[in-house]
Amino acid sequence: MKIKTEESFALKRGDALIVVDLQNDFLPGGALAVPEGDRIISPLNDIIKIFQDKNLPLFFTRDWHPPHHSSFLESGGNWPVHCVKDTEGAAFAAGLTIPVSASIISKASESDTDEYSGLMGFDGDGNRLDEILKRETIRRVVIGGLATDYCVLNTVLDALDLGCEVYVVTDAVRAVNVKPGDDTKAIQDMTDKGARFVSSESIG
Ligand code: VGL
Ligand code: ZN
Repeated sequence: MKIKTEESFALKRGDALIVVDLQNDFLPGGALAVPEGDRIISPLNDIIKIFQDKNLPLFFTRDWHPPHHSSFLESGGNWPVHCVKDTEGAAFAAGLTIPVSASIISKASESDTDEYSGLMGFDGDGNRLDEILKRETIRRVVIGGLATDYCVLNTVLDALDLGCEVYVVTDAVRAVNVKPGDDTKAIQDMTDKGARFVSSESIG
C-alpha cells in the first residue's frame, strides 16, 4: 500500500517522540510476535538520536501486564500470555537506544482492564501520558513502534483526540495482522482521523 508521506519534517520545540511497545514479546520469536518487528529498531534509533540531540522529550511505552491478565487466553482474553511485568518478554528490545532522559510509560498494569493506548499509561510517578503531553504543551507527536493495528493505532487516535498533530513513521511501525488487511485498515483509520505519515529519513 502506497502511503502519502511528508516531504520533510523539521523538528522544533513542542515536538515529542513516542515509541510504542518495542518489547521482546512482540519481536519475531516472542510470545506475541509481530512479523518484522525487529526491522524497526534501527530506524527508531536514528530518530531517537535526533530527538535526543535536540533535547526534545522522548516517551517509551510498554505493555506491562500482571500475571493472569484479563487479556490472556487463560483468563478468557484474546492473546497468548505476553509482556508480564518484570519478565524478559516485557523488557525493551535489546539494541533499542533508551536515553536516560526518556520517560518510561507503563500501561495495562491492572488485571481486569486492557489498554491499547500509550496515552493511558503512567510514568514512574503516576502521571498519565496524556496529562504529561498537555502539561509540556506538546503540539506534534511523532509515533513509531508495535503494533500498527493495536497499540500504535490507539495511541495515534488518542493523541489526535488530545489535539496534537500526529506523524506516524512509516518504516518504524509493523502490524500483527491477526486478520489479513488489518494493517491497511489501521492506516486508513488513522488517515481518516487526521494522522500524517513521514519516513524516518525525512525527520531532521
Ligand atoms: C498489543 C496486543 C496485546 C500492542 C498489546 O502493543 O499492540 N497488542 N497487547
Ligand atoms: Zn498486551
